[in-house]
Amino acid sequence: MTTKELSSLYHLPFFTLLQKSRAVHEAHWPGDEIQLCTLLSIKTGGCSEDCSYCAQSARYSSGVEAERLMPKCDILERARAARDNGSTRFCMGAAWKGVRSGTKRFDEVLGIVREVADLGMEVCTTLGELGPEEAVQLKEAGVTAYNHNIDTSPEHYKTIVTSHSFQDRLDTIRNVQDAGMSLCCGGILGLGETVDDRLHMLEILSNFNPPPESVPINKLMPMPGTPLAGAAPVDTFDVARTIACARIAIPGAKIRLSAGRTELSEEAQTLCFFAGANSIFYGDKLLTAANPRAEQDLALLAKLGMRPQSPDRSRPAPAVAPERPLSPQPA
Ligand code: SAM
Ligand code: DTB
Ligand code: SF4
Repeated sequence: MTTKELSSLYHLPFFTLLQKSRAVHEAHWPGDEIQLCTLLSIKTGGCSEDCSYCAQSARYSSGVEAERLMPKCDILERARAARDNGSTRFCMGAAWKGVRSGTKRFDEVLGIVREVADLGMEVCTTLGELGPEEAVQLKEAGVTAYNHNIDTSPEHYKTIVTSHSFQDRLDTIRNVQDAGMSLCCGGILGLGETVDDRLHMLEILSNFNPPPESVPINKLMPMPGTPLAGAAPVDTFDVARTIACARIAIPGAKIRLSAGRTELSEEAQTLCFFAGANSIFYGDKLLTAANPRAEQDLALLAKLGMRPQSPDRSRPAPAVAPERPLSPQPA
């Protein structure tokens, strides 16, 4: 879809837009299902890049300390716990510019991926830039989806990041898709962008071939010490309108209401689910920032009569039945 077409949708009366996005949602997805993804930062902080929203950049005094790659046994413990708590996707993030084939740290990551893949969840990684070779190796090790966001429009990207380019992001995305991994690609709202920047981002996402399998929509969590620490919060109705446009533009993608849910009331999150979001990060922590407590999320889903989505059929089923009752699990 073009930015112009998306703009006509975005500016419709709110209920008209939501009626349209809901109809698209119901034609493509069960209306009462939500994907639960667990996120783990396997390598935190100390990143060379200057993304002005990110607490993990070494260039800002955000209070996040640089850590080493987590040991494999600790990662596996967290992955098992995520599976036992009903997550069907486990996403491992690393604060790196990128990874290179043949290096010790990439070999370590491949070993971790192989063992996490054996647990039966969908395995997602987000490790920064990938060349064609690295992408193939990750796919062969068992990565099902790779997260690499374009974050905003190409025009606005230059004002947010200078240490790599929008084209660098597109090159990695091409390598991910050529290697046969699903693409998880979305962006952030609240970087000082215009509505047209958001819609241009959606136009680009909708034109990927194939379109992304999932689209994270993050609401900026202003991080102390970063250039965007004082950014104005995005209005909830703008978040919902953007999600509705994403649902219409990329009907087959899971739209993930990602960072920033701690600043959205239960009612605001419900509005976003109605508009077309059908996935969340589940668990008390994102990478460095807070997320709603798992018990709180399960209680909200129970109130709404929603249930966790089954994993991708092309992957083995998780050990925990997706129909399990929506109640907090004992620790
Ligand atoms: N280093 C890798 C990369 O840049 O792709 C992976 C990790 S990076 C933290 C993943 C994504 O998290 C970013 O592209 C951005 O969309 C999101 N993100 C990071 N910090 C955020 C913040 N403060 N608020 C909202 N989203 C954020
Ligand atoms: C995505 O789009 N959002 C997640 C995931 N992909 C890796 C990360 C959110 C990070 C929020 C800020 C933090 O925890 O530092
Ligand atoms: Fe590094 Fe990714 Fe953060 Fe940018 S968003 S500073 S690449 S961890």
